[in-house]
Amino acid sequence: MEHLDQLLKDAAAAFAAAADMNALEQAKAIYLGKSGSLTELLKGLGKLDPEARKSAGAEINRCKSAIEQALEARREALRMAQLETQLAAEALDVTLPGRGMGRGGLHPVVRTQERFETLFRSIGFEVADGPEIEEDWFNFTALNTPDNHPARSMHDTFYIDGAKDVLLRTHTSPVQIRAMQAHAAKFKDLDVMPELRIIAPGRVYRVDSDATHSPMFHQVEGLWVGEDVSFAGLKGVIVDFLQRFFETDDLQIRFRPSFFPFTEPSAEIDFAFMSGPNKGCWLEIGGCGMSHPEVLKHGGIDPSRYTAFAFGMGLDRLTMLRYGVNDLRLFFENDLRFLSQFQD
Ligand code: 2U9
Repeated sequence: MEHLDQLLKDAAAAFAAAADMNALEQAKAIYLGKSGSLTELLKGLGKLDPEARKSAGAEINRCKSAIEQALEARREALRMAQLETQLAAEALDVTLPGRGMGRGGLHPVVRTQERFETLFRSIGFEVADGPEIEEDWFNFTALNTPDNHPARSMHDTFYIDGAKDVLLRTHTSPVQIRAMQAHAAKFKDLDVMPELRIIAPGRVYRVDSDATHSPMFHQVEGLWVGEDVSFAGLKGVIVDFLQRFFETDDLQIRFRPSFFPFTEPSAEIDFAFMSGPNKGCWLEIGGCGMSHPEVLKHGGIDPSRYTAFAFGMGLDRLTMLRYGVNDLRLFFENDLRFLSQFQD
């Protein structure tokens, strides 16, 4: 019987030494498994005479129950330890302060676009919109841009794979063509078509990337079609816009003769602040001109009756000038430390 007491002590020690369930199951096999110590003892009972078998059997079974109890107790202890570890790992400190919901804001380029829209709406322009994935015809042909024009080369334009005549618009001019066509169709039965005054702001795409060029950038184009639309009117609109946009009359504005396929005559728009840190420094801000008769025809408008002026400006450029930012790429990196500086 001393032998059984020792067996029980050894088993209890082995169970206590088992650090996890796996080790415990291995220890169990040594004592209670198919060829474990106790099982062997029970097998040996057959060799004893009936009297001795009875008392030895009772002793062995008592020992077996005690080992099973020790095993179960250790199992429970390991389960509790595991649960405690898990609870500690997943602990939720409900007293921690919340993460806070930062107030969102508008991107500086969007703010410029909204400012542009407000200023032009105030002088009777509507805001027009169109697809960013365009047909070659609307982006180039309708704008009097011949087949061999450099703007059509693969270096400037993102073409859509497998679709010869589909591209990412390189300017918002196609919106103006679509708007002219819709306007002309709407008023085709009238003797005199009402004036069309629209601006088309939005994303445009060109194969270009450095500190002052991004493959995606923002542009606004404007168009005013009517019976008496003149270059003098164009100058008035642009000068008034720039003074209101930069909130100062202290500006010099210059219309420098240039060439665009879609306007004739054409000019580039330069301006210089007459005071402040950039005083006297001429900056190019956009282009403009009288819409080419071919372009009006493609828009369904009779160039012998109506004239139009058009202009285009870079929204990113205007934003850089208004806020004094010198690297265009900052606008597209989505760094909140940069972007949050532009909120009220
Ligand atoms: C129609 C007729 C004429 C729009 C024009 C420019 C000159 C121009 C640039 C300014 C900065 C593009 O984003 S930018 O690089 N734009 O120089 N745009 S005239 O002429 C039009 C447009 C549509 C129907």
